[in-house]
Amino acid sequence: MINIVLFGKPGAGKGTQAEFLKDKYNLVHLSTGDIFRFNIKNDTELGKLAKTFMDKGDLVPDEVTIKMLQSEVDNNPRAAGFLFDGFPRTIAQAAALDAFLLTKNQKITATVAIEAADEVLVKRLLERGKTSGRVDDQDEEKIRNRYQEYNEKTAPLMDFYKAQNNFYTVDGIGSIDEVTERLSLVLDTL
Ligand code: B4P
Repeated sequence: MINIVLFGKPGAGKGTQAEFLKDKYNLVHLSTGDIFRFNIKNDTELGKLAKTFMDKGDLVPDEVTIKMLQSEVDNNPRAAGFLFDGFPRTIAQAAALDAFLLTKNQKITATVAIEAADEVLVKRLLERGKTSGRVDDQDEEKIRNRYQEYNEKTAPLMDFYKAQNNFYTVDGIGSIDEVTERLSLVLDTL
């Protein structure tokens, strides 16, 4: 069983690449962003709560996110492995994920970061905002806030995973196919 964390700044291409990797490696794809957006669309209590944070570009509180992720893992008992996309985003989430997987005699096999410069990514998100309807993609100030959240709360995770000797990076600039190819080169070694 392999469990992969896809890591990267907002817009780095985690969701885009996960669509290809999940089929290629037979992994269950869990995107916390997608799960929140599904709940917002269906106007659930979780969705209403998440929306107040996401629309501003803030992270949703850890206790809500961790509980939600754990229940998604539990809903897939036959999974051959998981592709975590957009989770963990804080040290508390990463520690909770490790502890939770340990109760199932499992662990994170590798964390793979997709790297790209902020200026390229801001342009990508503003471009997506023209058609996606995503409030958090439409306003440069909110996008900048997402990068601030990333720098403060998510970037420290790189050292957390480097200390576990399972951290890899790939260049996220290039065509979607080129980035998939780079990620595959890493996953094929695991
Ligand atoms: P997410 O849904 O995780 O989204 P993301 O960071 O915007 O994007 P991703 O990296 O997946 O980019 P994508 O492939 O879509 O998070 C949204 C919000 O949800 C967060 O801000 C937070 O509020 C909340 N949230 C989610 N998880 C949370 C957690 N664990 N804890 C707390 N809060 C959480 O690509 C972006 C764009 O680039 C697309 O338009 C794509 O087409 C384009 N693109 C991709 N690859 C490209 C390439 N190689 N070249 C050119 N364009 C490319």
